Amino acid sequence: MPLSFPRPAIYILHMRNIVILTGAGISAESGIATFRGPGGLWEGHRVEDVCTPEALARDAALVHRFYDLRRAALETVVPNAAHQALARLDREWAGELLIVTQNVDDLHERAGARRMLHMHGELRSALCANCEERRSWAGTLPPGSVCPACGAAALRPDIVFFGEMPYQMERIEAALAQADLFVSIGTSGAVYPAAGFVRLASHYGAATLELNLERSEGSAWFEETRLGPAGVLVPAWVDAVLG
Ligand code: BV8
Repeated sequence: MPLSFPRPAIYILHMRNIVILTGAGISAESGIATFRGPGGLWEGHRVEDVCTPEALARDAALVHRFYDLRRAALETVVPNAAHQALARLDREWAGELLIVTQNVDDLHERAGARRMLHMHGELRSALCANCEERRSWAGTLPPGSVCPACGAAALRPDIVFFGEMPYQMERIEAALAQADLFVSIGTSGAVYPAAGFVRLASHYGAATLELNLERSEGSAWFEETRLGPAGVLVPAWVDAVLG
């Protein structure tokens, strides 16, 4: 099935560098709640109460518990067909590939993806607010946990809160500048700077494709939008790309 871009097929044949942005929607079929929408993660909490530096200063126990519960829930979920398909693309794609996930779960890695980064942090990591050392973390992370590197009782969830700078922005922007194709999967396009990547990619001449359950806030910026569950759309798209 040829990739149905409004671009000449010859362009697709010479497509080498791909950047893929994923959001909570790619993990939905694994049983991880998305943020916005019925039963969403934010539904039980106001974002301001759990995902800002002010919330952490005001009620550290609530914020640490919010992430402890999500970290523990990782034991109960597994990667779905969409994660598996992207891991296959990572293994078999001869050109450049970068999976930029907004997700803090570890399902891309557990599916086998390697050329990837977490721009909003990771549940299975702890950050020292004193020395900024980051380390793998599996269990609960109570407020006041001591940093093994500097000894300060300053470990916090390694999560990029609203108002904090997302990780590896220079690497992301460099990849977007070289991209022939930008694909967005399972994100509402509600949070910046990730929501602006499609415009940056377009500006640099990349083809743009959105795979989502419903139209996102940024749909108008994509050359093509395909609607449906990621577990169906992503394997079909990877099959087409790998020919
Ligand atoms: C920053 C933490 C600068 C981890 C999160 C420009 C304009 C306007 C505002 C701003 C701007 N620049 C900055 C801002 C402020 C802010 C922002 O964007 N606010 C929004 C609300 C307007 N951005 C920031 O603060 C960012 N920081 O810009 O810093 C700076 C500069 C200098 C110095 C210092 C700082 C930081 C943003 C990161 C915040 N942290 N989370 C966690 O708790 O998990 S954001 C949170 O929302 C998630 O991490 C997630 O990444 C993000 C987006 O959510 P989605 O992944 O899209 O999930 P959502 O539920 O919304 O949507 C799911 C989608 O999937 C839906 O479309 C649905 O239809 C679809 N779907 C569902 N099921 C399926 C499916 N699709 C396919 N298949 C399915 N089965």
